[in-house]
Amino acid sequence: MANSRFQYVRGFESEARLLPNTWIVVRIDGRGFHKFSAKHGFKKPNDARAINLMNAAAVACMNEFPDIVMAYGESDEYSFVFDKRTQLFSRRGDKIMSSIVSFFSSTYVMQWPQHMVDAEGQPEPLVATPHFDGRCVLYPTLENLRDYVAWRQVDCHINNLYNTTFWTLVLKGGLTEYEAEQRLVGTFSKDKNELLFSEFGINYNEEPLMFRKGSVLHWRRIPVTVTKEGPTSKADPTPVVRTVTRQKLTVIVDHCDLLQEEFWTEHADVFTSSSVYANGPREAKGAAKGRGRKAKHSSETTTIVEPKEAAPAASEASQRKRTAEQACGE
Ligand SMILES: Nc1nc2c(ncn2[C@@H]2O[C@H](COP(=O)(O)OP(=O)(O)O)[C@@H](O)[C@H]2O)c(=O)[nH]1
Ligand SMILES: [Mg+2]
Repeated sequence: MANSRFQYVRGFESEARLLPNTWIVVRIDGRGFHKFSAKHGFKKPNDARAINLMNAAAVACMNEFPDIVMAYGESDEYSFVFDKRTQLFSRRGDKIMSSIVSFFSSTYVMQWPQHMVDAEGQPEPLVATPHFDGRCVLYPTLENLRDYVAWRQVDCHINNLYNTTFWTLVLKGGLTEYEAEQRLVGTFSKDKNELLFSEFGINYNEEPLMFRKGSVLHWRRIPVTVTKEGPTSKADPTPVVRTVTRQKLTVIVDHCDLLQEEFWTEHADVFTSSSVYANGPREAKGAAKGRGRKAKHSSETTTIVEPKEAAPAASEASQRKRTAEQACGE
């Protein structure tokens, strides 16, 4: 930046850096999505196309910013959890948050035509500007972080059970929206489950996991086999074809229960890694960069795993054995 007599205005800028050694969560939320979804005819209560589009934009964010260790999405919101040790933008909160919001929004628009297609496979026109707000929140302990994502997943459950019952009453039961709302006043989870089952034969627990649990994005090493052609050896130039299998870090879209132990046990290496600040900032810097994910998984492969029901809690008589449904306080 060229020096001039106006240079001094730079001093008015603040560069707040986020506290070291804390989990950075960037939560983004669609602005005015109630209106946006109505304008684009999203299916009620859930539009799988729109959710897959949100997931695709979030996968792209993880590939672009590999220090994101996991992400959780429901409805029009997504939470991105950064590695505790990340040195991205020297931990400048404004830059981290605005980059995620901007990258997510642009990807949402770019990928709209692939996901928002009608029954004939034709893209629905995009007639409004989707945009998202964002915030950075810091969590000092793994317990706080787990409670944060549990909070979002329980929110997903409460909203989805209500919306599923509400729209079933309207679309299948012929009630007006006002009548459906009145019908649900004062009801608990068990009442809504019972209503769905006894009046409409719907077992809520058989509704798609993506709707009930939201989407959990995380990294997994996937074996990838490639064929290579080259000389047999230095001495023998005869070409030979070899197959090589590599472990490739890939973003997985899952719908597991984050209130259970299973996810946290599977990813213990990521979530329980010790503080790199213990041995001073020099080592911290090296270690944070040492993850080296970027180079290894620069291509944007996505694997969708088959949804599986949450397994019973593995160990520990902890509160976390409760599922999102049980924890909703109803
Ligand atoms: N029909 C439909 N609406 C959705 C879907 N996902 C999100 N929405 C809408 O987006 C809103 C998101 O909630 P909120 O952020 O509180 O509302 P906002 O302030 O209007 O963005 C929901 O209330 C729905 O109206 C979907 O899959 N189908
Ligand atoms: Mg919103």
